[in-house]
Amino acid sequence: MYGNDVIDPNEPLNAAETPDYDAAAEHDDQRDGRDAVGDDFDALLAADQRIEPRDAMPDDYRETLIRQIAQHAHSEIIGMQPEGNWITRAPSLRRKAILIAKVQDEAGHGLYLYSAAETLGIDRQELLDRLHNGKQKYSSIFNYPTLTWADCGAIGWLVDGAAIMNQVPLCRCSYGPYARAMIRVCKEESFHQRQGFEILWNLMRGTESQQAMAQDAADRWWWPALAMFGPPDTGEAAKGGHTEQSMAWGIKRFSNDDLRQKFVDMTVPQAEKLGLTLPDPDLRWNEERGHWDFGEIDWDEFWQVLRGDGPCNAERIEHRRRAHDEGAWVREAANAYAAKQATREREQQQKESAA
Ligand code: BYC
Repeated sequence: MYGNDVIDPNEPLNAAETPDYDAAAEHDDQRDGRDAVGDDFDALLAADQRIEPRDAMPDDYRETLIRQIAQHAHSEIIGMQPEGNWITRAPSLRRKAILIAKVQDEAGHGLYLYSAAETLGIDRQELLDRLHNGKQKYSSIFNYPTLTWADCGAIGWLVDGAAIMNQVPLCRCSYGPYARAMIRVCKEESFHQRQGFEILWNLMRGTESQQAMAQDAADRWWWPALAMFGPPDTGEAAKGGHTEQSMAWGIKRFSNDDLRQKFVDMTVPQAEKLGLTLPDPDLRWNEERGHWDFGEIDWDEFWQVLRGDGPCNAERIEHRRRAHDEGAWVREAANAYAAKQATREREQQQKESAA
């Protein structure tokens, strides 16, 4: 649990601080006693055991994981840009240090996830090519601009909060390397979410214009954060979706709408604590359902962003391609060093076996 000085550290502020996370993190891996289960894919799934890279798996399962894990990895590294935009302008040294650490964490998450995808037999360079040429997606949320400092607060609170709600069940994903990466990622995201909450908390206790800045950021990020969970479970949009199959395979544990509802239920009371008004006139507690009702998401806008026509799509990809090109010398140097080390080790082994 990460404390901070503005809210009770024992009060869960995101899904990684709830018993759901503890239960997922303590998943009982019984593959050592696998005689009882065997190596059969369906039997492993039925016994809630993890599929590991060495196991046989259906091609479609492998492809679905590559698609989702790659999209997730791309989201982490593209997701560095909106907040990275504020590193030089963070309002204090303390804020700058925290923001640098947070953005670095996102890079680290990208690396764990590319490594997890590589265990499925695909090369990292190939995945990056697919990102750069638009064949693979990244999360819609990162195509929105960060106009003020308060956006860094709104991203931490809402975007990381939504990401954690989606990722805690992924700690129980049937594919071992992805599930294990998520256990660590969620804990780190939990710190991110608290720091975002704290930014907004302080702004809301500041001057009138600081309060207005925080409210404006919440107004702009609320709906895109809800859309992040993906298209609805029913209606036309659900027809081409992957949820049913992914749930049958134990990749997804909840549908998009179920996670969205959990996020709304957790976040509305936090907005009240902050003193922010969420920009939805239809938001009201439904006693019968035991959930918050909320208004209709603009799905046309969501699909438009996915097609590449969001406010920042072109800028994000252009920046990413440039960063990749400018980093070519680092990759070349790392490869040359690895090759030199391998040659040395080989020569050493030859010497030892000749002796
Ligand atoms: N954006 O059938 P569905 C972070 C696509 S970063 C774009 O529900 P699925 C952070 C979907 O791909 C964490 N596309 O699909 C970093 C599919 O299209 P394709 C980001 C979306 O895969 C920096 C189509 O819509 N988290 O925390 O079963 C700073 C139909 O959807 C989106 C993850 O990546 C979207 N929002 O479920 C701060 C979570 N939603 O592929 C924070 C991992 C849907 O057929 N991913 N689509 O062309 C998942 O959990 C799942 O992939 C999704 C979608 C729930 C997102």
